[in-house]
Amino acid sequence: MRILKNFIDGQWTDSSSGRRVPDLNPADTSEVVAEAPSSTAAEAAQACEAAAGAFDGWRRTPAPVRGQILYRVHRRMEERRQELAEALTREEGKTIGESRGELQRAINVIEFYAGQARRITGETIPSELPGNFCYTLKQPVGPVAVITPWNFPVAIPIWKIAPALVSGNTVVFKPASLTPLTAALIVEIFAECGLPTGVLNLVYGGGREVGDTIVRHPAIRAVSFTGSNDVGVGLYTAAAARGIKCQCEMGGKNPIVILGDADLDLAVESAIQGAFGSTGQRCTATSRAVVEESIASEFVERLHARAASLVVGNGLDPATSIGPSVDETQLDTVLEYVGIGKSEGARLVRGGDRVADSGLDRGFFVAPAIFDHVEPGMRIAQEEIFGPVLSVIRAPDARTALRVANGVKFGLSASIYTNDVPSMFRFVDELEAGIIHVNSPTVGGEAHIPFGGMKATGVGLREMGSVAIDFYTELKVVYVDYTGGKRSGHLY
Ligand code: UN1
Repeated sequence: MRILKNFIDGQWTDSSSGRRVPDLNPADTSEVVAEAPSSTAAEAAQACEAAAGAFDGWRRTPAPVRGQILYRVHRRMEERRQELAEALTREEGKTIGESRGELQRAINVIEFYAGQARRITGETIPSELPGNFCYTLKQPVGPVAVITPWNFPVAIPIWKIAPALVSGNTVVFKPASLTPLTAALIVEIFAECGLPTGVLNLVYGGGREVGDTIVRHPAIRAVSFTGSNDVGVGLYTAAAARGIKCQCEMGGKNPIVILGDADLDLAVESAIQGAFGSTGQRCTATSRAVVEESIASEFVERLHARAASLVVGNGLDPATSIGPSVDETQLDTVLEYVGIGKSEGARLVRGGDRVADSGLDRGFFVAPAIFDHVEPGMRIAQEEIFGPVLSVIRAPDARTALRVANGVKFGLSASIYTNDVPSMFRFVDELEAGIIHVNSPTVGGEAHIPFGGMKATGVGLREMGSVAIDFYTELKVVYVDYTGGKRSGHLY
């Protein structure tokens, strides 16, 4: 069991609060993986001041030199990937295969932004004034807050911290309280790769004491958040009151739409992967299958059969296909929604019970649940559950399927399964989501490709890709008049 510390101004320090939060293994709560401090508001403020103090030196470090540090982090992450993957499975619960996948994603992200350090480019734009040279510069915004969730506790911090750092910002990082160990390992790697003191600071603690303090601290110039809508909207409000940049990546209720002509085996596989992969605990999870009535019974039958082969268990066991919910609250939420679905009149086809077979009774396991005959307005079809629960909604035709797919407040990802080209393009045009998949699952993303959603899912610029650099920089326009005092016009 590791006792974790904050990392402020280059020092690993205990919190003066004396309070510690245990980091339990959700597959077996008798294992305490680590303990992290519950820090005070004063400590959160110290981290912001450290980031402010380090900013000037870091912003003046040439971007390619900042990138060199990321290349070292890249090599170190490669070397420590197995240790990180195991820590991830131990504290979050996902299967070791999923953890390795998350590590690979994080490594790809670092590689991409290390390279981007040489590409933080502006534009030259012809002015309408004769003898004037006009160009743009991207400059860092300042110290930034990075507030991250427990479900991708390696990849999400990395895909915020890496672009923030190469852009020349300093960072105050507050990870989710449920996954403190991976946060420490990430920061440790950055620190050992030569990041100057104060450039990256880590503070553990609750949203109210630590998160709010950081976002309201006068030194902080931008906030990047991934997590629930309740928290995100609160942070966005606080950032708006201060007039600072904010990027929030929040909930999803992502549909897979399956039209009558679709390859059903492919669609079933995709629904299984999207709904139950990562135990359904990802904002891109498939939580609704909107299926044309003509093939719905066949689809549900095959889905049911495929789900029967899934193995719920400890993620460290290579035979496991679905790990536990992350904690008791999350498990209770899933069980509660299963109850809500039944009472709303949806038909539970399979799953939805707690799994407490031998050895699993000390974890938060639930059998993946499939509901059929779900009505679009039911709560299980509208609200984000964040667990392995899939609602099948039958639609008489493609037009209705599209309306149902869009009939939720969220808009992160959506899949359309069809081989009919006109239908495919119509759905691509009309689906209200930031990421559309044609004949592929709703989940996943890549380092160099923008990620994010519309409607209640997201505000602010997209993450990843080169657009993340736009979030972490200010755009400056420069005019250079070289007429030598003989200027012959003016700007309107
Ligand atoms: C993915 O689908 O692989 O919090 C990434 C989340 C998202 C990331 C999902 N921001 O689940």
